[in-house]
Amino acid sequence: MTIFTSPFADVALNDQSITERVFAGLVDRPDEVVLIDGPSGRTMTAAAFMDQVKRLAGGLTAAGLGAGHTVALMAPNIPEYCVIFHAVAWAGGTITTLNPTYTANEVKHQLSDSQAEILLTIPDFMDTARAGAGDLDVIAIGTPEFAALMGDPLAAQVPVDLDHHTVVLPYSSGTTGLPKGVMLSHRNLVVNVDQIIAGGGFYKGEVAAGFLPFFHIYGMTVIMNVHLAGGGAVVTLPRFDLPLFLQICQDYKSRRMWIVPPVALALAKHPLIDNYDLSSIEQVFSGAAPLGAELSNAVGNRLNCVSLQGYGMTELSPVSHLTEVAANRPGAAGQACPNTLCRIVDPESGADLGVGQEGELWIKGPQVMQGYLNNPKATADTIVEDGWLRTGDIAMIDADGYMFIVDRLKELIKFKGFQVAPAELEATLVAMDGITDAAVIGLPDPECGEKPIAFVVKGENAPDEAAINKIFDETLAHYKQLHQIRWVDEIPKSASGKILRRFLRDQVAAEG
Ligand code: 4UV
Repeated sequence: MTIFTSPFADVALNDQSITERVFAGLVDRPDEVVLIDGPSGRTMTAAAFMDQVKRLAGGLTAAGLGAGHTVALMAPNIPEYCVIFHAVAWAGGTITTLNPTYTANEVKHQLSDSQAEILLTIPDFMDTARAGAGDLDVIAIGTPEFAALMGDPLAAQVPVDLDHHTVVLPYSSGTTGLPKGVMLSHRNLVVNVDQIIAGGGFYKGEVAAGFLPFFHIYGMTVIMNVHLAGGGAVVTLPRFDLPLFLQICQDYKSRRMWIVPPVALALAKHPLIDNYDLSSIEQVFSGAAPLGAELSNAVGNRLNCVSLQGYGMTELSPVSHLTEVAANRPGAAGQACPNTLCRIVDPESGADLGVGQEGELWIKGPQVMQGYLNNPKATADTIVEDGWLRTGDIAMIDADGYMFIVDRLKELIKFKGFQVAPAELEATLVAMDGITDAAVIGLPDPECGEKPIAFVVKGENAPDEAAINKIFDETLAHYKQLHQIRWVDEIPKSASGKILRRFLRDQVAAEG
């Protein structure tokens, strides 16, 4: 077995819940503003945040929604997001996070799969939330019903098994199939916060313009938890808005921008950038999809800062690779975090590969998830041999320990960093009368990374393109929409019936 180690010293495993870890970064600065609502400028101090977390935890417990219960949250980034997240964790519950742009159909699926007992949302999403929630209680943040959920403060963390209790249940399709609940423990979340701070550095008072969604593990761990625990603050942005983002970075003298590759493109090319004083920015940190060396350098040159990259995955809480300012290598996805081991495994033979060779990236470390909810088969296919997690990404590690993502083995499509599970789109297609088979792949795109396109086999009375698009629009979120439909006679499959996506991808690539 060839094991690649981390260049960083290990961090100690910290026996705290994620909320205790975050509070530890707040208790000695009670009067500091730690959360700011970007559009309105409304602020919340550390003391107010901790007080609200405890009150909501008490209220949820009194309402029978505390320890052992699952609360669903479907909201954009607002300060209350962080309050709800930590109140559920403090009360010993589980929080499942939904994309706020989900349709009722998608909401319904996650609520029933996660066995959530209540859905918290914002007034704007109430109709969709109600339509998806069926008999479940839905409460909107900012309403009297939400205020009534506040109770007597719960003074201490409800004891939980830090290694095995699922505190958060985000959804990911993993290497194959439909989105699955990713069971992350307090240990997973806490250690990743410490790994990121130790490996990537953190400045006291660092303020992030937080537009990366908290429902996704990148925003949840890196923006929300690292900034609160590390001694910083977050300005929450409910959606990406370039002028507001730049304004906040300028006004709060942000030292770092946490971004995804489509934003790198804007930072490199958009004329608006020149209207703001971004001289406080020391680094731009990108993750969630590939960022090429050329674009990375263009961003660094334009903003006169270092342009860094990390690599992560929901199943890894999420970070396994990051880059220090002093050790930047444009185009690399990063070096292994503290406490993180890697292997490069030949997907065909299962043999371990060495420096400079391309194979599937396997990861072992305390940030590896507990498994997929109610899905032992998917768990066993993903976490193999003594805790090694198969990422489904093809990577190469060089002699200095820099990891480069070169391809993707798994089905997953990434549209602007958002996960699109081909299996979900294919299931939507074949559920339509008159469609007998379908395959969905990602079409490379300079702005979006990849766009989902479909190969569809017609039966009798097949729907036309407009009818297919209408159903997609009604049932699936915007980033899961099809950008092209190709009518074909059959879908290429292996002897065992698996769609030969590689064949389709090569066929499209050959068209140039
Ligand atoms: O499960 P997920 O949606 O998770 C993420 C998490 C990305 C993060 C989070 C915090 C960071 O600090 C950070 O640097 C990155 O995206 O999708 C996981 C898949 O996204 C692709 C890869 O296929 C993963 O299996 N991916 C993530 N980062 C990169 C990437 C990257 N730097 N280059 C190429 N692909």
